[in-house]
Amino acid sequence: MSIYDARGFVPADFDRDGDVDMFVFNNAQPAVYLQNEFGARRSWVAVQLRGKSDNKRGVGAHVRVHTGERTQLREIHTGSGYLASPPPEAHFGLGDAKHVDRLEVRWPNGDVQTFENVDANKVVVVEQGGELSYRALGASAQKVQTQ
Ligand SMILES: [Ca+2]
Repeated sequence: MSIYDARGFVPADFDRDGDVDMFVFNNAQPAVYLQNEFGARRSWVAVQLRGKSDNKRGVGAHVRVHTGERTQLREIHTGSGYLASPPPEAHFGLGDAKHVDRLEVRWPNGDVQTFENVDANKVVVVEQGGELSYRALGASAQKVQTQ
């Protein structure tokens, strides 16, 4: 087992299989890629935002997903340590849920959008003031639901 002097990390689904992997950036040592081999055996959803203003990725927005009795919150942010930044995407584990009961986006300007019965195991793209669409991992977006 090696000991590293870590300075930054990026949790993200790098291999686009639905689970969160991790890159760790170390001081004067190689970066370490930790690939999650769990393989998304449980449900998940990843939310990407498309803002109307200069904030095209929705940095600072809060994304809530409600599944049954459970509510989870993520903030779209950048930066997670020295020279490290995650993709502007909110990733949620959903356990055994087959869908998200309610997805809420609170944009930095105070706008709020809510969508119901959102499919699990997909990348969801929300346009500010517009539609929700689904994007298969590695595919272009398909609009399948409107607000
Ligand atoms: Ca992954």
